[in-house]
Amino acid sequence: MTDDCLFCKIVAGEIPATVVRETGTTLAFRDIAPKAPVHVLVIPKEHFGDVVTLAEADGKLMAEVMETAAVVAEHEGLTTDGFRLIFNTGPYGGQEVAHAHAHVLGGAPLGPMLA
Ligand code: DGP
Repeated sequence: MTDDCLFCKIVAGEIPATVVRETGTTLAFRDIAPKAPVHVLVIPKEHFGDVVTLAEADGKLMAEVMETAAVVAEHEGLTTDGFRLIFNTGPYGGQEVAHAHAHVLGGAPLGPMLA
């Protein structure tokens, strides 16, 4: 837990979120400003600033985040038509919340990644 981290506060239950899946090590909840009909964020409960830090520190936890993202995609009905899985990383990547997180986006054609 990092005191000033928004997503750590969601893990701690200090900020409400619509949780769609929880495991011992990961949490999936709906994005507050969805960019697609389905927009879920998947995070490790433990704080890592970004996906690179997470992957370097704990490959098993990284895999658990990916597994939760895949299960969420399945449960949200996204696997037939496909979906997008994104880790925004750092300022050039548009990362706004400094707690590693995957975006699971789908439910409609999303178009090319970079327009
Ligand atoms: P990124 O730009 O990759 O760091 O994405 C951060 C996402 O977090 C962004 O899509 C909006 C979402 N977000 C920000 N604040 C909150 C919040 O308080 N609750 C939830 N559920 N999502 C949030």
